[in-house]
Amino acid sequence: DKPRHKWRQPVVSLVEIGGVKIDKNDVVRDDPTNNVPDTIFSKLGMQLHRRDKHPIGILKNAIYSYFDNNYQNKFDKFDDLCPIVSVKQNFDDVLVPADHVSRSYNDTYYIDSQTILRCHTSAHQAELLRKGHTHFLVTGDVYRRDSIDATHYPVFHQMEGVRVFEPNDWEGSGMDSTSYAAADLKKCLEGLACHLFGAVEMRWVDTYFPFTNPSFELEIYFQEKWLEVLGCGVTEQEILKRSGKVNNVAWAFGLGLERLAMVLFEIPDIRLFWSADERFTSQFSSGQLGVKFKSFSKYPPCYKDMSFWINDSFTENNLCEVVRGIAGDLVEEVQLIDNFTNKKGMTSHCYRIAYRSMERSLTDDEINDFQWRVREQVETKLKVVLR
Ligand code: FA5
Ligand code: MG
Repeated sequence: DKPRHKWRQPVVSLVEIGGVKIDKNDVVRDDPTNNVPDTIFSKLGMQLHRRDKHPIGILKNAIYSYFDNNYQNKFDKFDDLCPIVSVKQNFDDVLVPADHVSRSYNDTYYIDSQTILRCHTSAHQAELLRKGHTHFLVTGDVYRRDSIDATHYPVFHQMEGVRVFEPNDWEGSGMDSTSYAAADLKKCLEGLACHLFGAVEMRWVDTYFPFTNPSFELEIYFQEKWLEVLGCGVTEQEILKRSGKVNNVAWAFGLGLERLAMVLFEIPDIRLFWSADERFTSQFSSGQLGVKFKSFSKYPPCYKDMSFWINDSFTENNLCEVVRGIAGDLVEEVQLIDNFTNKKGMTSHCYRIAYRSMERSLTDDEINDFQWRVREQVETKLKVVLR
């Protein structure tokens, strides 16, 4: 029988987002076209980005002021668009190829075969362009099946920015339209980083997105590592063309708000954003960017290793979902520490699971109970063979 711990939040079965009522039974169903667990449903409608005293809300407002000050309020702002979108909006409209991994049930939360929890705010680019917006910011919660560590969480927040240029913007510059847009984009985002952080160590990395070309990522040095905080690039002409813009060029970016807030407020673990503990929430106030988070605890982690023979359908994301379904935010990291294939061609994985609460000491009984249920469920749900 399952212990009912008092820090587990009850799951409400009806939420309202942007005036739309969403019933849990329509989002979490036991059928093969659906892979949304309770833990994810319970995050719908939380809207951390619309809370002025929450680090994500404070950051959103600070980014808004940067754009207001530098562009005379030109950017239209959206922060209440429903996170339930169609496959077309999230993928097709931004030219994601039919066989791209991000479309898989392993990476994305599907409500049914045509409806998903958006995995990026780029899901709203095309419709806003079609409606005639040329400068806009879209902030919202996004959902991804992903690995577990201090900088990854299955629900996080992004801010999308799009700016469309007219021919006379670049014509006098001596640059072609693409170079002009790319240079303007980098200048805009470097200015934003400076507005938020002052001096910070950062670097541009070339990358690939289906919807931009060229494409870049910005990384910031944080906790002794390079942390990717945003993706961006010059919008593919095809996207502009479909919205009736044939003589234009545009740039777009998608900021990872948790990642930026971690750097800004020195928040060491992404799970903290979801903490209702007053020792966390009371440290932040509306409009205050200078606050550095003071850890109220460093409770020890507890590590548990688990080895099993994988099968063809095994994925790390599926394992992470099982562990989160059992331990919730008490799981800090799931890490592959050993991997080998024997003579018969069977592959064994050993995972190390770190359990740790930000708020209190965990008891041995609790952790053993988690680990016991994890072992049980990887066998029954993932059909792997424990060693
Ligand atoms: C995108 O989502 C693109 N849509 C961004 C973009 C927009 C590119 C417009 C070009 C034009 P990516 O998957 O890299 O890209 O995610 C963007 C940012 O979200 C990352 O840089 C990172 O800061 C953040 N992010 C990604 N996955 C997670 C996660 N699991 N937890 C927290 N933050 C994440
Ligand atoms: Mg990326």
